[in-house]
Amino acid sequence: MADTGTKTRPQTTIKTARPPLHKVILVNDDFTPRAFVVRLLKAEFRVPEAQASVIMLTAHTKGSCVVAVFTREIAEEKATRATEMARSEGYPLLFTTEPEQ
Ligand code: TYC
Repeated sequence: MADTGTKTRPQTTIKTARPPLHKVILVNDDFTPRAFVVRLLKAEFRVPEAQASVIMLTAHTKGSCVVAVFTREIAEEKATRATEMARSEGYPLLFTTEPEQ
C-alpha cells in the first residue's frame, strides 16, 4: 500500500479547569435573634424561608452551617456584606469562608 504520510497521534483529553469553590459558613452566637438570621439569609443568599430556617437552626444547634458555595471572590464578598449588615443592626453575627476540600 502507498505511504500517505499520515501518522496517528496519541489521543489527548482537553480539560477545562474550574475555579476552586469556597464555602460561606454561618457561625452561631448567643445574641443575634433567630428571625434576623433567617431574614438576612433570605435577603443576601436568596434562599427560600424554609431553607433559611433549616440553615439557621443547623448553625444554632451545631455551632456553624454551610450556607452556599461560590468562587472565592463572590464567597468573600457575600460573607463580608452579610456580616456588615448584621453589624449595622448591632448584632455580632458572623459569616466566614473556607475553601471546599
Ligand atoms: N443562637 C441564636 C439565638 O438563640 C440564633 C442564631 C442562630 C444566631 C444561628 C446565629 O448563626 C446563628 N438567638
